[in-house]
Amino acid sequence: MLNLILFGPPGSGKGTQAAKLVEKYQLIHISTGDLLRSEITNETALGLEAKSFMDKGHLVPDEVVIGMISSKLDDNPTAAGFIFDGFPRTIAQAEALDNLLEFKEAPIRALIEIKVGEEELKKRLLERGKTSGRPDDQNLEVITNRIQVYRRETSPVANFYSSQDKHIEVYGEGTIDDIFNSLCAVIDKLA
Ligand code: B4P
Repeated sequence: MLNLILFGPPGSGKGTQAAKLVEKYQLIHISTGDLLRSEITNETALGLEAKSFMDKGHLVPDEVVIGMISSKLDDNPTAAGFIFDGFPRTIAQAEALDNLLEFKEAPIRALIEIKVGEEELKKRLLERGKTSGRPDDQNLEVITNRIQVYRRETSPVANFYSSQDKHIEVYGEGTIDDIFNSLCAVIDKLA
C-alpha cells in the first residue's frame, strides 16, 4: 500500500497535483477540503459547522476532520493506497492518522511538501476566487489568515514526519506539468 501526504500552504497546488497523481498511480484521493465543501453544499449539520470556520480561513476542529478520514478509509478497504491532500493539518491530526494506519499495517510512506513563495500563493488564490465561488478565495485578508494559520499550526506537521525520516521537499513554482514530473520522480523512487 502506498500512502502519501501531499503537503504545502493553501494554493501550493496540492489539489491540482493530487488529481493528476491519483490517475497515474491508481490511488484514492482524500481531500478534507473537498469533503468539507461537499458537506456544505449538502447543507448537513457538519457542513454548517465547518462553514463558519472555513469562511474566516480558520481550521475546522480536529475531531470533525479525523472522523471524516476514518470513515473514508473504511469505505475503501481494498485501495492500493491513498493520497492525503490537506490532511493532516495539525499534530493531533497527524497522530490520529498514524494510529488509523497502524491498524491497516500501512504507514505513511512520505510527506511530500510543495514549496511555493507567499506572493505566488496569494496571486493563485485570488485568481481562483474569480471563478471558484469559494468565499475563502475572494478576500485577501482571509487568504493572508489562511497562510498564517498554515505557518503557525500546520507547518509543524512537516517536522513530525521529518523525525520519522519521511519528509521530502519539491519546488512548486513553474508549470503544472513540470511540478507533476518532479513529484513523479520522487514517488517512483518510493514505489
Ligand atoms: P483546502 O481545500 O485544502 O484548500 P487549499 O489549501 O486552498 O487548496 P489547494 O492547496 O489544494 O489548492 P491548489 O493549490 O491545488 O482547504 C480549504 C479550507 O478547508 C481550509 O482553509 C480549512 O478551513 C478547511 N480544512 C481543510 N482541511 C482541513 C483539515 N485537515 N483540518 C482543518 N480544516 C481543514 O490550487 C490553488 C490554485 O492554484 C488553483 O486555482 C490552481 O489552478 C492554481 N495552481 C495550481 N498549481 C499551479 C501552478 N503550478 N501555476 C499556477 N497556478 C497553479
